[in-house]
Amino acid sequence: MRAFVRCLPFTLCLREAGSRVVKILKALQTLKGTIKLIEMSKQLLSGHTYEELKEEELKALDLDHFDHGVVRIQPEGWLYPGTAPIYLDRLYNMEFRSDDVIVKTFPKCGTTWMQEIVWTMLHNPNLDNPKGDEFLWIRSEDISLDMMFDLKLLKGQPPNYYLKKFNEACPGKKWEEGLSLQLAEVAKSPRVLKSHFYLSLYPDDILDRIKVVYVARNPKDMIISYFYFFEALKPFPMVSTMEDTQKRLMDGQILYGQYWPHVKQAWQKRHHPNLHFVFYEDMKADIMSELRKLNEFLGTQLSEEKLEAIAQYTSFSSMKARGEPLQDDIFHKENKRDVTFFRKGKTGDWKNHFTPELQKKMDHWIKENIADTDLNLKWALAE
Ligand code: PPS
Repeated sequence: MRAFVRCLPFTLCLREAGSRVVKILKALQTLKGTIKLIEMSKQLLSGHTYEELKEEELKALDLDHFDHGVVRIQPEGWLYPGTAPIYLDRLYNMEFRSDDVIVKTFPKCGTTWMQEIVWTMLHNPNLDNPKGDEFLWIRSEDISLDMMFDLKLLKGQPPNYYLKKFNEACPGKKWEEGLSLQLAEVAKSPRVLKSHFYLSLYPDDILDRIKVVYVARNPKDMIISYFYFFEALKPFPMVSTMEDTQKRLMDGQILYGQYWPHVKQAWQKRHHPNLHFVFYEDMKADIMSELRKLNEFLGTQLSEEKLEAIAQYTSFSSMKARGEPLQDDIFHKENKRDVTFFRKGKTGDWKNHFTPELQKKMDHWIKENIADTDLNLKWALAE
């Protein structure tokens, strides 16, 4: 007993130490649980997961230009700005309207051209709607744009024309909670929305709910356009050299992800009555024929005469003459080259930009990627 009493402080001490260890273990367990929870929550409603790119990767890929970094959407590995997961989940739950039309493309494939065509066919068939004079990108919302407002070059503020429109259309609301998405919520029907997001990032039944016009373009011309566009971002060009950019496209290491899955996801659905698949090259070759098909798809029933007028109104030269969407404060003016959004609007510009070695690689890459499909892109090859 005496011995026990003598040992009591030691025993108490041991007990106390033991309970502390238990507490620490419990805390660790909770921490592990929390970490696990955080890891688990890196899952999108579409079922995709995502991970943040490390500092070195961002630098190596010329992508260290976003306040919240860049994420890789898995399993495919698509690269998007770090805030994309928030907007992707918002988009997944978006209330679409049955008369919505989404113009969907991989970037630089002819989105703006198609947006203007569809908007004009639906809202301005007589070319007398005063709204038609408004800047296209604010009368036809880009529901994949919000993530781009995280660009460091914007210093936490979207361009003025977007803010102005937002404050007018959404009084009392905060643009930080999704500028384009909120603008889309109040937009007049039928909405003509733009999106660069993959079809698989939307709910599975999206095509049963709305119409999608998908535009594909020769990836060789697309990457030239992409290079010039991102090179113009001042002072943070998200591309280094043309050659690097071409290689990164083939490696699937450019912002917005990989070209082929984007096109193939839409191509696979091309027989769905609510998906209309178009090639930029076909639009260039015979715009009237493409407008007639669109007329049917959209149910607009416009006369041949009206379609002719729309073809003219949406031609490259007309759209360019109506105004450049690039803002002086964002895009280089001092780099001496004529940096414009409506750059050339042609097919085959790649012939002026690829080394013979890269041309060969690109052709191989195209052949490899269309081998398991009935996508006929013979016209995209050099030979
Ligand atoms: S974006 O930023 O991803 O929305 O760009 P996007 O609109 O998809 O593509 C830009 C390229 O499309 C050309 N463009 C046109 N081509 C023909 N006719 C018309 N009306 C037209 N409007 C835009 C634009 O010039 C870009 O291509 P490049 O090769 O750079 O000229």
